[in-house]
Amino acid sequence: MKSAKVILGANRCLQNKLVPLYSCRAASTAGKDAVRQSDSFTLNLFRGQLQPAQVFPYPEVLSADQKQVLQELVPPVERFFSEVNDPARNDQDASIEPETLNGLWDLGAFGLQVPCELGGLGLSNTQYARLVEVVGAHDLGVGITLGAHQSIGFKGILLFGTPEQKQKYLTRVTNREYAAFCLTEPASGSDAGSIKTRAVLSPCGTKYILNGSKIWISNGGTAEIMTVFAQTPVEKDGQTVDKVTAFIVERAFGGVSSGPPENKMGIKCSNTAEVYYEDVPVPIENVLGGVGNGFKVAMNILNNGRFGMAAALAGTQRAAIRQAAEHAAARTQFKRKLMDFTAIRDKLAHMCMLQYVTESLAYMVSGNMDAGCSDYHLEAAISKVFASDAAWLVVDEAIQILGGMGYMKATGLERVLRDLRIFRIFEGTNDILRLFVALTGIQFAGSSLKELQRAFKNPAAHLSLIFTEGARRAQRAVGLAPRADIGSLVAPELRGAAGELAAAVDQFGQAVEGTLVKYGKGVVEEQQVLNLLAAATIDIYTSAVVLSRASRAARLALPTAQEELQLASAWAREALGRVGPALAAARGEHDAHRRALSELGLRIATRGGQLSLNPLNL
Ligand code: MYA
Repeated sequence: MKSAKVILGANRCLQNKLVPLYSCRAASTAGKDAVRQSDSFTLNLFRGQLQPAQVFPYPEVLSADQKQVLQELVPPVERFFSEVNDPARNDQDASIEPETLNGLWDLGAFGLQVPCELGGLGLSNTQYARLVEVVGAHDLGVGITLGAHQSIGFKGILLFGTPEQKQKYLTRVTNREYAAFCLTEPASGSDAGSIKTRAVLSPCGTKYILNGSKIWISNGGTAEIMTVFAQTPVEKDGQTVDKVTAFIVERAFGGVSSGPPENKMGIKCSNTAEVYYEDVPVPIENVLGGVGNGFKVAMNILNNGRFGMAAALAGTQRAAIRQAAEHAAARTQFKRKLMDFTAIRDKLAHMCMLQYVTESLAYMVSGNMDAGCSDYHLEAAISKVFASDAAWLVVDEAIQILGGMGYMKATGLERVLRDLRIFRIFEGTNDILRLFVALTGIQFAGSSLKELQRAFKNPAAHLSLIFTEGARRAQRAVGLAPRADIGSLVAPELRGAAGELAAAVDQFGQAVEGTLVKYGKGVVEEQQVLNLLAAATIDIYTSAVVLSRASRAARLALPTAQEELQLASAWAREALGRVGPALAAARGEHDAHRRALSELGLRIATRGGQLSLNPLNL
């Protein structure tokens, strides 16, 4: 196993601000009429614009050398997980055997993206995705041990570390010292900005003194090196206010302790624990990313790692589908194979579609990141949300196809279902991420509307903006707006679907504008509407992604091209078919129904549960 490494050398509520969130590759600030621009497919949807740059063609980012590295690395990792690692035993023991962990360290699996000169394998995001997919197909518990270490534990050092920090710590986290990402606190889960852990500068000014506690920290009981987020006093406009700062904290600094491993539903073999900090002295040179910048550091670490979940869960789904397909082909009931029943075939086809979308998303996002795109946050969030929802459905259906056998521990699927449940909760719950997608997109659309409003206050100075935007709106109002033609970017078989995609983008832009006009800044409180917009966003983006991937398969005449075209076309049909009804609901078609549900929900919560008695009144 050692050889592989040698070969490689290698809310407080989401705030109500209609201001730009992120830096953009193509941001244009030239001229007073400039509206913020971005190459992000998803952000542009919110302005009703189909921006193909980050989706078409499907990214091809691996060099010949990088492909070669993967060809040499994937088989030993596959072998390791098939022959050495035992997921059932890990689950039963709620720990990973030391030989397995040692084997993973020997493989270089704990430092996949650390530069070679600092002890890692120097892999790109796309290469990382491929290996993580293998891990996800075999053991999600081990995957979390690996992921908590490198996807978030020391990722901040990789992204924001000074050369000295990188030299000092990356050499250690690739050499058998575990890392952890310590953000969540008892009173701060989704509301990450409200953490209470504090660090204050010591009188001598050479160190911070850190106090507080964190919960549910993956690798929290084993990590020697931690990225810890704490409030620090900073000067702002002549006043002292608290802002979050990120620190690199060593257990060896003293004052760091951990609780016992948590007893969890799944990913049992991964260590999850509370971590306590009591007067921990942290040298000032261990501030990561600048004093007061910790919230952004945390968000960017999470943004940067989310595609890994999609990659892992693409592997999980692939493995579950294989089990279900083998069973469907082998099992006879009513004198017929299960696969001869259309109900079973339909299930398998849907499972395959979900897996295809998940996998396409993972490599689309990793490919864009490798190509240097900086505006990928929404797409990364969508990949995490979609993958974790899809994996739940796929593994659940696999269990259903296996029937009683699927419910038995021996098949392994019940463990996988337990393991993957947390993926819809951690690294940003899917509920929070859907709101994040919708609100960030709306802010982007709002920024352009705001520009327009401003322009109308001084039309003489903003004529070009008024003419362009004014003409666009007028054309749209009479149904003459030119639609982006992406027919030439997709395989001939997918041109119909590409037309439907363009129409959906147009409809979506109008719905967003209508939402902004209807609710203004109050849109932030309209979570049902935001969820509908997020659902439509996900359906549109995933359709575009699979149309792009299948077109690539056709262009390259891959042996699976026909099936990919079928999967993509079937997905686009289903997903785009949902967009119209979702947007109609967002525009207010079912306002009374939504209000009624909201009132019911409140009554249920305030009255402590179900509102009706059972029919027997007993
Ligand atoms: S770790 C714990 C994960 N915790 C979370 O994810 C917390 C979720 N909460 C949030 O993300 C935020 O608090 C939300 C915003 C989104 C709710 N990118 O006023 P704001 C900027 C860039 O909206 P809030 C775990 O579970 C924003 O622009 N910037 O903030 C590990 C604004 O900037 P400015 C962002 O309302 C499990 C500022 O921040 C982002 O407080 C183990 C404030 O914004 C963003 N996303 O909340 C996993 N969001 O001031 C293992 C906001 O300039 C890994 N901002 O306007 C396994 C992986 C791989 C698997 C491998 C298997 C093999």
